[in-house]
Amino acid sequence: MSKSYYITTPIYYVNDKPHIGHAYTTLACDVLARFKRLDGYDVTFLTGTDEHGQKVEKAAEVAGLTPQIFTDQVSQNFQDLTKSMDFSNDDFIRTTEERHKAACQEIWSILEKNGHITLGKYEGWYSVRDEAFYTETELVDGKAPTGAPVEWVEEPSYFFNLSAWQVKLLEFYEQNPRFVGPESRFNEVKSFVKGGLRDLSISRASFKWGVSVPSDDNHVMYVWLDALTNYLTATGWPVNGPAGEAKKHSRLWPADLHMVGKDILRFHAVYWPAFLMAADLPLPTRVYAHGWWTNNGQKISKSLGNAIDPNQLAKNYGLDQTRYFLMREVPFGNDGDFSIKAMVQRMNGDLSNDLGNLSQRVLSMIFKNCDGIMPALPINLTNEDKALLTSADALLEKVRQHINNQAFHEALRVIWQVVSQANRYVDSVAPWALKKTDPLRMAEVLAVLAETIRQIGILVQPIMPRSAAKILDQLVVDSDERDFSVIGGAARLANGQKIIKPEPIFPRYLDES
Ligand code: ME8
Repeated sequence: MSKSYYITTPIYYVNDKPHIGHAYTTLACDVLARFKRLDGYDVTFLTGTDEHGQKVEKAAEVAGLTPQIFTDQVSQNFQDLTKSMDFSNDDFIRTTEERHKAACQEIWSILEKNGHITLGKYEGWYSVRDEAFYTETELVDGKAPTGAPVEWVEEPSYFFNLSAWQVKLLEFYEQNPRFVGPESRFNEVKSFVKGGLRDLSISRASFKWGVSVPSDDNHVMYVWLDALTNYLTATGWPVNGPAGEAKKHSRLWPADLHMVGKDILRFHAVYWPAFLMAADLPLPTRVYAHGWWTNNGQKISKSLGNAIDPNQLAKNYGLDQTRYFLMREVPFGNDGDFSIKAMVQRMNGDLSNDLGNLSQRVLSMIFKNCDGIMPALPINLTNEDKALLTSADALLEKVRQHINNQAFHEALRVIWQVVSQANRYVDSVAPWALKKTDPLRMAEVLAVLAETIRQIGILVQPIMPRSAAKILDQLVVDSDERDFSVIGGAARLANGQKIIKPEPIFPRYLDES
């Protein structure tokens, strides 16, 4: 049985349609999920929608719909996005599902039974936009530190004894130096916890749109306790609940990676591990917080109304082009300002000129000059041949390391180093000139290049599944010979098979404006 890998995205609020920021997080998880599948793992990739709480209730009110009808509609937009962006999620969870309510009530009951919940009164600031509580001292000019408006709340509330978990959390961080990435963000989490933790209000009594507290239906559970529990629900937990599945749960839990944006790291790296420790459940292996896409320097957000529609981008510029740009342009973990100009430069430079041209030139020459029959690799490789194939063979290990560190941009950078090396090789051995002087050598050179392109084609599948499939189809690579067990020199491209006339895979984008 292959090793299991369980990866999750945040579950998105259904207060409005999805934008490029949501697509970005889910894309990063999709790339990881696809990579791990090709690398022999039994992957479970979860995404979904966060449908309870005041923010969603208010959005439904504005839309003039009941919360359930409203969430059904908006959740559908997020489900549609998974299809239109080629996301390969194995499950899509909605927090309004029965299986999830059961999990929420179970975790509450365990926390209560273990003595970590007490009834009190919450008096303080609350931001509906952030669905977060703030103290007076945290406010900046009367607003949340995120810039969101706050309102004064005074109501009975159940509290979780978060303050009691400070030392245990710090010990856990110490023992698990890879728990949070990037490291700079981990340091922020540690200093936050070192600064002392206050008990956390985990129920609301002034509205109804949420999961009822099991022992007191005057309260609904705080939307973040509800939302975080989704990661457990999807594993078949509680195993004696309506969707319970002991085997699945023990295979998946603890999760290997929770991917989140930096805005919600505290919930995942402080509150969630504290809830899990208090419920005697194992903690996830890693939480990675990536940066924000901004539009003219301002965070792209539903609430701010400066959204960029991922479907529109894919429609205008191509889906794989959009996927490639988002993963390549900005070092993963950093913020980046979105620009169409930068996107077109990447598409035309890296995709059309570098990879597209390489594969088009090589395959066209094979088609024209080798009677469309894939040539064989030389028995005796020249130093130039060896240099190129050695670089191609070394790629998987380098890419794997970068992917395991969520450094997608680095993984692509090292792949494109080999693309450039292959282009330099074409220019230096000039197969078109060999056509007349040494046709045998020309065929060998084209075979070395085709083998290099095969390896690149296999490696870019997680980022650009459709284009990679076209490259591999053009090279006549069997569909069951496209995983990582057949690269790195473990196998070579078959020769003797007939190829069809190659079509360009990455057309140049011509700006008509
Ligand atoms: O926070 N750039 O949901 P949410 C990059 N329901 N990523 C962005 C982004 C941007 N401009 N804007 C949003 C919630 N994101 C909770 C999560 S999880 C148990 C509950 C991405 O709809 C990023 O991943 O506000 C961010 O963390 C997430 O969307 C927030 O989505």
